[in-house]
Order: sequence, then structure tokens, then C-alpha cells
Amino acid sequence: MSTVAAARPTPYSFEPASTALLVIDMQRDFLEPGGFGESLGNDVGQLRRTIAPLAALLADVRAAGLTVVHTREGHLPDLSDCPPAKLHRGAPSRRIGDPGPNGRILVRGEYGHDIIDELTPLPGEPVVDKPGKGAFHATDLDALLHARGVRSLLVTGVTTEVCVHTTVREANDRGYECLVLADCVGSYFPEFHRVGLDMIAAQGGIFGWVADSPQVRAALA
Ligand code: C5J
Repeated sequence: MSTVAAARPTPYSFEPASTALLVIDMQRDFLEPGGFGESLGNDVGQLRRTIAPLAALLADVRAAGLTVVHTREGHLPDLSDCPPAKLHRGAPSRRIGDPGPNGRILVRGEYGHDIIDELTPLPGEPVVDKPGKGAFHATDLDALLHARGVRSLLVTGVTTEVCVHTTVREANDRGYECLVLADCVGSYFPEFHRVGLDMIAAQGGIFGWVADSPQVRAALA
């Protein structure tokens, strides 16, 4: 049976059985001091407003039986999956692979690479490790979603204009319908966040829909 959530530019219709909640990169490296985000000069506090609405949404989505998939951005300890263009970009105080207070920056297996305590995945929920900004690049996400019959994605996580945007564009090109939840995605730059969401819903929803999580929670109730 179809469920409809208020959204822009039009109401978003989805079948819970073929819908997944995608939680993108809610890792200590992006949300807590001492990680990758802060090493680039960002105020990690900007992202933390996403945690409470996302935790509430996760609880409802789990209760409704939807698929939940988490992602983590990061690299192998030898950094062989990190292109030089990414490794050397910008002028961070600590680069990918450098030691920091939460372990090596953006390296798999380190404390900082893992998901924040508030949103710990439940046993059985897939956690997709990705080397890029998009969650489909060099991962088995597409196969995993196909195997579960998923065609529709509720997209949350960080950051709005980087990994969320890249993933939504990749998903849209693969035929998934994406609803981005404005209060559950965040950016270090409030202006990028606002414009990033407007870009998705513009032109009749050029690659997705935008809503707030209470609209989805009401639809699932
Ligand atoms: C960034 C991400 N911003 N998860 N990663 O580098 O958006």
C-alpha cells in the first residue's frame, strides 16, 4: 500500500516495503571535534542539530520495518583507495591518514571513522564503507538495495552539499526516487544547506523531493 508524505515540489508517494532509510556518514570524523571536518576549519556544531530528529526518525522507521542502511566515508589503512587528488586537496591542519585525537583521520577501523554513539546501527543493518563522496561509487550499495527490492530512498546524513548531494544524484541516475529530509541533513555552511535543498526540489524536483522528518513520521504512523 502506498504512503504519501507532504514534500516539495509535490507530495512524495512511497511503498514502505520498497523504501530504505539511508543514513550518510554520521561519523565522529564529521560530527565531533578532532576529526576530518574540524581539520578543514569547520565548526562541527553546525551538524549536530541533525542528530535528535534523525534518532527519532530512525526509531519510527525501524518500528515500521523499513530497510535501514548506514554509510561511512573513509579509506583503507594504506590509503590505496584514496586518490592523490583527494589526499592533497585543500590545506587541512591534519590530512587523511594523519594521527588525530580520535585515531587516524578518515581511516577505516579508527574510532573517529565510526558512527556516532547516538545513531549506532542495530545488528543486521548494513553499513556500507565508501571511499568517495557518493555512496554508489566503488561500493555494493546498488546490489544491496536491489536484493532487498528497494526503489525509494529517504536520505539523511552529512553533508548536504557534498555526500548527500552526490549520493542523491547517483541514486536518481540509477532510477531510485529520493526524498531528502531537510532537518536530518546538515552542512558546515548554512547557506550551502539551504541552496542545496532548493536545488533538489527546483525544476519540478529535478533529482528528488525535500521534506522534514515529521512529515514522513506522520505518514508512517
Ligand atoms: C565531506 C561528506 N563533506 N560526508 N564528506 O567531505 O559529506
